[in-house]
Amino acid sequence: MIRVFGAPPNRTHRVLWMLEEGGLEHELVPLHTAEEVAGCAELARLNPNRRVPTLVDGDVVVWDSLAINLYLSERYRLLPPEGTAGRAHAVQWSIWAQTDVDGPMLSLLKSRSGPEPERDLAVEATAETTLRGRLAVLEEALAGREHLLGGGFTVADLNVAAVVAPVFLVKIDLHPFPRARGWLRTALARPAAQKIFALAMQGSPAPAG
Ligand SMILES: N[C@@H](CCC(=O)N[C@@H](CS)C(=O)NCC(=O)O)C(=O)O
Repeated sequence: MIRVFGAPPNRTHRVLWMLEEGGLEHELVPLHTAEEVAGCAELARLNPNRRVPTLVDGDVVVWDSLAINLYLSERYRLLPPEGTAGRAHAVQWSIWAQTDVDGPMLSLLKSRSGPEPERDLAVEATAETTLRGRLAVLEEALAGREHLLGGGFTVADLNVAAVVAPVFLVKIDLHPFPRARGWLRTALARPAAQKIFALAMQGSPAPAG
């Protein structure tokens, strides 16, 4: 049985979305707060970073949400990219999402969803400018294609969409990026995404299975 350490709405929902796409049975070890993560001895043994999500599948342990999804894609033939180039491009887009989008998105989310007096407008302005640049990259990549790798919806789309999804919460105007907006809406309208994001918004742990 696959085990996942973590709990939505932390980055665990990215992995739960992938598991849901494949209807893969799993057990969630719910760790919500930084204190719960830091205090979990089993997690510390599995992941020296002591971070969630962390996945255990038999004797395989994988950490980092998007790496976990790439593993699940290959292991269970879930939303697979085609061929060597497709696999490389799925890794490329996943690294891009993690390094180029995740940081500014979280900064903006933290500041805009926090109490008004604690908002840092300078940080927000920088993060928003950066994110607009990233959205322009997506817009260009989606010219003439509905999905990032050119065929159907793959793990590359899921990984990038899962990281970009909070763009609706941070209230960036997406009208200058119509292709990226349409692509993201389509990704988030998938039944698996709808189910997991609804749970993440409630802050409830997802059920196993
Ligand atoms: N790049 C990692 C980031 C993992 C991460 O920072 N997880 C946070 C929760 S969203 C965490 O475990 N924080 C606890 C800590 O750092 O002490 C991923 O995508 O899985």
